Amino acid sequence: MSILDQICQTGDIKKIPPGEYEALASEIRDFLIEKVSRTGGHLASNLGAVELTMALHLVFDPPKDKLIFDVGHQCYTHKLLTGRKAGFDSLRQYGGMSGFPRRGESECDLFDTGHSSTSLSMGLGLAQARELAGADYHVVSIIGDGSMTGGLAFEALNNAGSMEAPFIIILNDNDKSIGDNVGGLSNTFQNLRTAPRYNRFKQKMKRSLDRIPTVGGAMVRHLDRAKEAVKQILLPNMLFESMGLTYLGPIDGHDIKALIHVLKNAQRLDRPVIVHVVTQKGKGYAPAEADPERFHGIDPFDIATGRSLQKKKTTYTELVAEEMLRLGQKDPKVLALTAAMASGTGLVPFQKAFPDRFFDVGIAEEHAVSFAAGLAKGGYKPYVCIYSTFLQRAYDQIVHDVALQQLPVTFLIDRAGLVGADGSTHHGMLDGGYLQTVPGLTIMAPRDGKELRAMLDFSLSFDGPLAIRYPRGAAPEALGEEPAPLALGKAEVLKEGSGVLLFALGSMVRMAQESLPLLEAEGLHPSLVNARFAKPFDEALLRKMAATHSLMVVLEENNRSGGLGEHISDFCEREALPCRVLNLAPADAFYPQGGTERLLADIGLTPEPICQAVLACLKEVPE
Ligand SMILES: Cc1ncc(C[n+]2csc(CCOP(=O)(O)OP(=O)(O)O)c2C)c(N)n1
Repeated sequence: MSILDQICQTGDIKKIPPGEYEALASEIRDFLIEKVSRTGGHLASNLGAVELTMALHLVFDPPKDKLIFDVGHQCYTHKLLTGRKAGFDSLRQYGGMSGFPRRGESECDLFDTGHSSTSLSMGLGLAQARELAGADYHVVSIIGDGSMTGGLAFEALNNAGSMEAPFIIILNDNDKSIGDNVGGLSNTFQNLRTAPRYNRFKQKMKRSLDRIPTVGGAMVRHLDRAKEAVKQILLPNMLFESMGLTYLGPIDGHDIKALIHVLKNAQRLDRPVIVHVVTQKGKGYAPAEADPERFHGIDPFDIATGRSLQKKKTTYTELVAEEMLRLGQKDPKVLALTAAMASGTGLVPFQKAFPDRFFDVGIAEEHAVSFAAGLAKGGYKPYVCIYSTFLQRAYDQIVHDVALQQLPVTFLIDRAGLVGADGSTHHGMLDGGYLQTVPGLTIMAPRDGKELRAMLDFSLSFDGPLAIRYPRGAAPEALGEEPAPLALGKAEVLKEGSGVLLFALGSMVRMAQESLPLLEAEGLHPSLVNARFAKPFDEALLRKMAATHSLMVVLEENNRSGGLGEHISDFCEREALPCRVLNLAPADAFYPQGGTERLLADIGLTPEPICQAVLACLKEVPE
């Protein structure tokens, strides 16, 4: 029986003799590499956090003690140590185990997470709740150096510094975000990593002085003052201690003994402490060590070579990569911004071609948007490239700093719609609603790759805030004919019929198109319109169509609340148009992980259920 096989439930790791810890770490790595090679997943971060997670489970007592993983993509060892080994066969699959902490899976998962920089605020809140309730447990938040670049983390640190209660922060510093970490903070961590062992020095000094019987006490008092000076010499930056947190480290994050020792020390403190742990992303698997960025989130791969097993079709992101390069060449005012997702959003070619016009601001979406406002005010044309789900946190910056000022900032919103294996925390099902609320913002969605190119061209001469949303994955290169030229607020009629109008936005144009033969087989002659603009949508066309269509079916890959369908219903009601609106936008819900076609089928946005919904509706309202 392997050592890992002896771990069947939370706490079992404590029965493993210390002499076997290293072998267990190695078994865990082999297990993760094997499983992730089949399912895909966040391999590199998990390989780096094996010993750290083991040490946490050896020192603390979850679920009584609370472990909160920031983002949560590095929680695989935690899942293994809390009895979820069998779940790895269905990791990230439809109906299977999540790649992130999920409350439904284990009481050792405190929050369903996937977004970065939240763990310190959540942990601090939990620690405060413990104090208020007079309860007795430890709260440990584990955050990476990349996630620490998020402003929210600093708001929590600032708050933690003034709190007397115990709260343990583990800074898991692997010197990487998804790609290279950026900014002043990463320099600070670099300095801390290489600084002499301040804590060891401090302890040694104190012990030596305590041994001096009479003058020792006075000397210790003097030491406090001297300490400040010593710190300045020994540590280039007293970031954490000056904020009121005790700093322990840096510790080798692959040395289990050292980790256990420092965690026990942290456990004894009665105030907030930050333990700085240095790890290597991808540790123990040569291809991931060599290219941790590619192995951050990887599709199924061949273990021997590390090569991806999936043949990929051209994605919207790849088209954006080409097009941004083209726009950059065409107009020297074009700038590209990312919040730590240069490769994910396709900006690497732009970065290489125009390093001075490319900005990676770290995991700081709010800052990225306000920063873009400044750049636009200064006469430039910034493109802010952010996934739909992560743009959620920059809502106020879009409203206040960009839209209110009517600045020409273009938002390229990748992963708009269902995203697949990352699940509920990552689906981009809300931007179509929350962006609709922003006055003065124009919103577009392409039906295919060609139209995305046309929309990017349109954006170049557009003078105002603009959002282009497009889904994850393969872009149909051309759905039918060449797109008609784009004009603000004008939709594109793809097929003229009568009775039923399919009014589809973005990714739903393909689904509507594939629904046509099914509807025609039922004796219907539907029209098909590509909405193109979600805001302002084509009111004139809808008015005209209402005369010949008794049913308008609105299709969008976005939750119902505030989306295009609701706005069209409202419009038709206000104008008292003689037609019924069938809004097929999915219900307001958090959708699970799974293949997008499968999820779309579940929520009724594939041709068969679309056709059924139309027929059912026509039974109530004849054509
Ligand atoms: C708000 C937000 N923006 C972007 C991301 C995408 N993302 C996931 S992990 C990650 C890097 C995190 O770096 P770090 O915390 O150092 O962890 P590591 O992957 O290095 O272990 C990023 C940018 C996210 N999850 N949340």
